[in-house]
Amino acid sequence: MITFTPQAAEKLRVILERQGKPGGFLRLKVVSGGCSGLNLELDISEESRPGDEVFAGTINGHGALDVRVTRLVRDTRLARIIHLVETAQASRAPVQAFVDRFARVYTPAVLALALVIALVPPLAGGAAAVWVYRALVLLVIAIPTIQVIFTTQGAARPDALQVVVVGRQWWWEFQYPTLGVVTANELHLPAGRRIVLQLEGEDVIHSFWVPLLGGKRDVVPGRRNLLTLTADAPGEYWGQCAEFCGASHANMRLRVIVDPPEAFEAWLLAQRVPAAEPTGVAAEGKAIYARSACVGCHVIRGLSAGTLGPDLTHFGSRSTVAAGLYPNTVEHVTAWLKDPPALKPGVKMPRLGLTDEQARAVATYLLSLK
Ligand code: HEC
Ligand SMILES: [Cu+2]
Repeated sequence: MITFTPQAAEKLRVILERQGKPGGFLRLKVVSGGCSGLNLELDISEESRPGDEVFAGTINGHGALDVRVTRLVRDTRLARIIHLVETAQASRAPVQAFVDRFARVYTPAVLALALVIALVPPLAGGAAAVWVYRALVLLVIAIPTIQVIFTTQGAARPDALQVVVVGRQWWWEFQYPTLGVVTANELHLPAGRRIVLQLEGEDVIHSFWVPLLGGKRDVVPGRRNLLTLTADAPGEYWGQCAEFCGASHANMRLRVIVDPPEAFEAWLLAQRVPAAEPTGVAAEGKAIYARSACVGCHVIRGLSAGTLGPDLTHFGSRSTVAAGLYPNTVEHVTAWLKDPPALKPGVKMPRLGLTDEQARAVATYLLSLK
């Protein structure tokens, strides 16, 4: 039994009516008694459905509620997923150490075995041609296949271009430490040059996977995995996080743009210089950006130094927004700024209460950052 103050009851009625779900949405089963002025302005979580046990609101100021605990936080779906991932991470480390040790002894061991196969049976009277042939079969099968796995994981060569790839819920950061460039979700690479990707995780395990460029490798927090590759043909290659990493795992896409060497140099040059100073609506957008919470989470070089979200210094040069989900147009960016969780479930960027006009101005500004 729960009693509402008259004001709270009226508010509740209005809200439910506005949602067109009179009575269907709020289920206060967890509350077994009491009276409260509920603050019903609070959002009900994105995931709640009619019939779910949700408690919308807080006790504000007056009243008291008897609450029955029906589920512990650690039993929620999200907590269980996090637990699974943590367990997986913990058990991966020893496995990886074993694989590293194995890699070191593998080739010498196979060579030695081949030598034994080729030499010992003939000494004992076997037909030499047959046994040498068998040893060759062993070498051909065992070395190239396994070797490929280890060489793509091998240490960086000095002439290779290094890119640090950081997987985060739910987007990718690309840092070019030797070139002084940072970008997100769209990785530019020069064709024909050897590339070493250093894969690093920030939160949970992700997996970097660009099928047409080969290789799929886990991105594990606390560990640096390497993936070496050379992309020969210029073009666009789509990729996708390939390890379940939470609510928007399927929305964690990326694109690799392989440029001819001159185009890559041109791209680099543009990324290194500051974007042109905005004018008109874009200048208004810049002012709104500069005084909003955005600065706490995003880098725009020379303007803000937040670290939680993608670097936006040259956001306008990218062709997609939200990790490859939507085309990078004023419409999509405006919608994104108004309500990120509506476009990407679970996203770590909150709603910031921008008006349509403000969101559009900021979007215009961000897109001007070519
Ligand atoms: C609490 C931190 C936080 C705040 C505050 C925040 N953002 Fe974000 N933002 C993020 C994160 C995290 C992402 C990555 C979301 C994803 O793709 O999963 C993001 C993504 C974006 C993107 C898309 C980038 C891309 O390349 O896809 C834009 C544009 C953006 N934010 C602009 C803004 C603006 C403008 C503001 C202020 C009005 C703002 N953000 C406030 C954390 C934040
Ligand atoms: Cu992921």
